[in-house]
Amino acid sequence: MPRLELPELVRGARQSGPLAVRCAGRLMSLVTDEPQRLAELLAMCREWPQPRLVLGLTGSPGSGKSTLTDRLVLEYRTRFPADKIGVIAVDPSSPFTGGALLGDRVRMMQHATDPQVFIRSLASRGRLGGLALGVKGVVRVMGLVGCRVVLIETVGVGQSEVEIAQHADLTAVVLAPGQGDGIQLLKAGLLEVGDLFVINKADRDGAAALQAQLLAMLQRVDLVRHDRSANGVTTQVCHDVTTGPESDPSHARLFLTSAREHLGIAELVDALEARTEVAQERWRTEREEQIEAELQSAVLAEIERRAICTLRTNAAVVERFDRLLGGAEPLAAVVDEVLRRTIGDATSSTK
Ligand SMILES: Nc1nc2c(ncn2[C@@H]2O[C@H](COP(=O)(O)OP(=O)(O)OP(=O)(O)O)[C@@H](O)[C@H]2O)c(=O)[nH]1
Ligand SMILES: [Mg+2]
Repeated sequence: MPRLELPELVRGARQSGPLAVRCAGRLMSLVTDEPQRLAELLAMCREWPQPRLVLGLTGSPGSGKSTLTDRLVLEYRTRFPADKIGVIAVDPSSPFTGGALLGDRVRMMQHATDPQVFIRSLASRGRLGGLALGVKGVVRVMGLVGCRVVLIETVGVGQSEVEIAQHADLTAVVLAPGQGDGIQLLKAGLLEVGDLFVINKADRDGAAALQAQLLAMLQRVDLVRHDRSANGVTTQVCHDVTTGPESDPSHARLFLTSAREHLGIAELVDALEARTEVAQERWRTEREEQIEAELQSAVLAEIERRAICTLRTNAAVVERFDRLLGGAEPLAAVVDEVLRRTIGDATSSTK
């Protein structure tokens, strides 16, 4: 594919067929390799379509996030055959993009040949901060090509699982019985980030006990439960009656599913669709504000980088800083000097 400039890539991605897929792929690489160019992209197409829902899936390792993601894709594709779906697998602990996520990709193989499903793996070389604009950029490109929903699955453990919530309109915390989840949850701060809780592997013993533990932690023992049984497995949806009527699926908060057996997935999507209907306008505004904040941070980080450079290398500044250390210079005067010299260096380098 010849090297195309941004406007051509954007136009191409809005078409359909193989060209659109290739252009979208190039745009996604661009926003992850050079996240600062997201601003250019946004300026070019202010009226881009956006996904109706960006759903984050996080939770304990091996709880079935990838399997559940796969089933959600299937459910959305079945319900809305004309619509596209995006999947982003984020591995904040891995220095590799692609290879480390092979396992997840294999599990998505049934969708790999579906031209309506866009799958992207991102790694952060150890810091999610560096991924922030990249993830947002990929979400935007997926919106551009017409993805109705974008699912973001985090791989790996630690703080990153919590941070992923910043990229999603809704965060689903996925748990499974037999992993000592209750304590893990509290440790990882997952309780706070969860908009929805999915206890997966309902086909296994211990799911009901985990649910009881979780309900106690959420202090929502007054949730109304709806049971459904199939193949000897009981799945369940719990409605938070403190926030709305029990008949309204947008208030469902806790789900018992078996991704392996395809159980409880339809109820989960019912709830996601109901919430989306109510909140999508607000989410759109919030996404704009987040991108603005993200770009502001990028600007400030660059200012800091340049100021540190001046502080360490500019002879006049170094001298004044030494005087500050010796108590002979007020701090404010050194700050002024750093700013002046940084700006001076910037102007001389642009001449
Ligand atoms: N019994 C049972 N097994 C399941 C279910 N869902 C997933 N599994 C199995 O659990 C294992 C882990 O599933 P994954 O989907 O890879 O879990 P994950 O949370 O994505 O794992 P990581 O990304 O490694 O944290 C696999 O062997 C799945 O087949 C379920 O509903 N019931
Ligand atoms: Mg996974």
